[in-house]
Amino acid sequence: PAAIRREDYRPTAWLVPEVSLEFDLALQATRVTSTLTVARNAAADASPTIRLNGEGLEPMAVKVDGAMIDSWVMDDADLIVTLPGDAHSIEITTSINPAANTALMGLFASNGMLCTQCEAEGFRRITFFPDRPDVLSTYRVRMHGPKTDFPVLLSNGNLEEQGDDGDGTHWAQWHDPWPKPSYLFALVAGDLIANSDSFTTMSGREVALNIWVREGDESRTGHAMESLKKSMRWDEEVFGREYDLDLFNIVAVSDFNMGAMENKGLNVFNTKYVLADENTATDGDFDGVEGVIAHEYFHNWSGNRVTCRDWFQLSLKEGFTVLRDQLFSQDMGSAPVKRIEDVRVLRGAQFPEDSGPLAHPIRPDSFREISNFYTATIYNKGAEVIRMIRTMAGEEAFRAGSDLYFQRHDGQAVTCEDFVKAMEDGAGLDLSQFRLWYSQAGTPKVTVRLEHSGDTATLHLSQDVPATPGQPDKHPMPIPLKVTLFDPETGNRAAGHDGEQLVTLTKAQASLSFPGHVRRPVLSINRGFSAPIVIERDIAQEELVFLAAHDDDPFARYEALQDLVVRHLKDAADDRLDDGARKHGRAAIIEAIRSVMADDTLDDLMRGELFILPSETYLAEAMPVADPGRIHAERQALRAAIGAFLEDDFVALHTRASDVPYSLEAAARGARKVKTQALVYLAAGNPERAAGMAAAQYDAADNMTDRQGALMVLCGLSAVERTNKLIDFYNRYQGNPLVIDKWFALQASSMHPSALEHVKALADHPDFTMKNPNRVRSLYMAMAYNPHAFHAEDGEGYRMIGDVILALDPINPQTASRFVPPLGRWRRIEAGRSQLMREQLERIGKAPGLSRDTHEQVSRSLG
Ligand code: HT7
Ligand code: ZN
Repeated sequence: PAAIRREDYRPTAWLVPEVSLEFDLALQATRVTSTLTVARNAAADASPTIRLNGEGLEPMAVKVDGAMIDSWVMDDADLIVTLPGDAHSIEITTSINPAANTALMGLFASNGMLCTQCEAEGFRRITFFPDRPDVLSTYRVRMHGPKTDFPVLLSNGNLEEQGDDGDGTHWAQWHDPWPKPSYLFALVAGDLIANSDSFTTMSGREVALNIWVREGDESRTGHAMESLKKSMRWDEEVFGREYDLDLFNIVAVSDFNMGAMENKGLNVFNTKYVLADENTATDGDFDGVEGVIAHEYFHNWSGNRVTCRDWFQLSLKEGFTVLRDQLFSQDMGSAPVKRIEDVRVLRGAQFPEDSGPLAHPIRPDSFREISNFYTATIYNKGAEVIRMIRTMAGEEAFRAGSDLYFQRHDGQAVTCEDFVKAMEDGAGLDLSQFRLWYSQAGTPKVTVRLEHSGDTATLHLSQDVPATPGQPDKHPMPIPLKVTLFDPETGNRAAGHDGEQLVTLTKAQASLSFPGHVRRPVLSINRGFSAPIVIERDIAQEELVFLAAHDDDPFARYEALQDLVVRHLKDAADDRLDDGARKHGRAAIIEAIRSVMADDTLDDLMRGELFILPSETYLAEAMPVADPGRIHAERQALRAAIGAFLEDDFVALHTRASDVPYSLEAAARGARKVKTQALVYLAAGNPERAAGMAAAQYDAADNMTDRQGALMVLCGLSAVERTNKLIDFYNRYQGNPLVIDKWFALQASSMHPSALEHVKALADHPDFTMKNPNRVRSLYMAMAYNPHAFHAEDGEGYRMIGDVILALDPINPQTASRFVPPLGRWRRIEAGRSQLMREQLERIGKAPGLSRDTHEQVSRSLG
């Protein structure tokens, strides 16, 4: 099919103010009768026909104004109905088979329950409808089905009525008073049990809260419920947003393509982001639950009350909501650590996207399959772009912009341009040039040099926005950089730099003078990661060492340490180091790590963050063409050198941290973080000793964070403890799918030289299935993002992912196409592997009957 282009947007010819849906529920044949109240849109060109999108549907009966018609026609999968007047009612009956729906879009079955997923274009798999986000309707939903199979019947909004038919079936009727696009429709029917609570909103309204799960899982919903209540309060306090229904339902399902879905009043979640207790979930899992619960809840305003005009505007809701959930998590825990984590995600997932064949602006210009655009660019770069607006405006003015946006556009389907305009008007900014962040793809590279002469320091900045597919020439963008200067002798801020300055680079090049510095100061720039860019700084190693030890901005300190390591490993992997230089480089890094270990101004959460070496993906990204084998070997060798040199310090740290009892407090979480970090370094420096310590940590663990951390370390070693503990873990948690997912993922993402063979064997494990996306991701996504396994020199990793894509595509195209991007990196990988990666893409591209999802990703990756 042809690409859909943003510039081709036209308002809908017909509006649908009201929808009434009737579901006769059965796993294999659910009958759907929809009644649409339609009216001509005066703001659009008149059309005598209405296009009702469908996918895989057949109309069993079509009525207009109560009379059966047979004048309807099909245009591919869409139903076209001729309408003579300005307002009509259309009734359409269809039948669908949820049990056969392995794509998990539309109405599908999961563990005997029925559930919907409509974003982006799943509603058209349920009934014929103008399935576009600018058609807003109120929904009344009546569902009917056997009581034993479906004791709980849920939809959006409020429960209006329910009843028992006395023949083993029952029914419920729901009404959602808030007009919404079809992608926010939801229905759930199943045998579920609720953790119920309530929340009093800022205006004193009582909201009933329910988290629905399968029986036996309710004891693991406490953290999700607390997270929900915190999110509701935070959105009132920080963004002034109050919840607007009397009921908020969350349902957990185990078969789901993404993390969760923000359907109005009825959020549907992947169980991974609901269920958590200390025995089965790590600290990271707890954070994931809190973040995703918040994200979906925040969509109630940023996405639902104000929605997208069309799917090109996806970042309008996703970028803004990610920023909102990031700010929430910063407030709930350690703000600097959260900022570093978010930047790590951006660099690990979005930077490679932005520098590869799939690069696109946060507001794309065209697509073939919208599911392929739920990307790190739309979500994470989208959040960074709005964060820059916040940085430039200041918190108060940003809030004024946000208030104006919600007030001006409440109940509307709008564009990114509407958001930017509201920010300009509300926050008092001129964002004319800033709009380039919405239209230009690619991560800007900013070159930084500090010149010192006499008593003046001069900062020279230049920017380059790289060419990306379809965008060969770029304009300079406004880049807000937080900067400050330090005096290297005192270790304090240099004179006149008590605070930090916001410098916005708007041109290709600029120079700024800072007088009054008799000594050369040390520059700290892009503090807090104020702009999502790559910085290339001309800075001496000693200055990086200074910043790694002294910078008072935690992000900038982390960054200095990362830079120190990146420089060293890049030089090492590119064969630019003789023995002396290698030794010297390692010594500087070891010294920096040692001072992090000894610095008692740091808490353990931050200390653990500073210990993390730059990932192999990030290192590869920093090189024009990378040799993944060399990068892996050099990074492991550095880790081993650090582990061996600081062995006693890491053992002491492990002992100290092991004495901290389990709790969810920051100090205890930090202790768990550094404890496993210590094992990671020891495993590289002294594998035998580490194996013993990891096995002991595993045995002593009274929580999943310690147990998983120990097993992760053991998985990378060829020790007998590895086998024993893997068997123990499986036996202990057999029957708990989320923990068994961890068991698969730990082996697939391990540092073990035979990780790829392990993956191959695990594919034949009786617990492995291609039908469950969590399980597929836990084995194969973990492997695809494990560089030393994926980039095996003989191409076996690439072949395996090629096979997965081909086998999964007919089952679940959305999940299948998400495996294409790792292969799409072929242009940035050394020649031998590059050729093998390309061959896999070509093999997949030639397969008959490929889905639109996978086909689009493969052709863009080869193009
Ligand atoms: N808005 C939700 C997106 C989503 C989704 C998209 C495509 C296919 C399946 C999906 N499930 C959820 C999730 C979010 O960003 O909040
Ligand atoms: Zn979202």
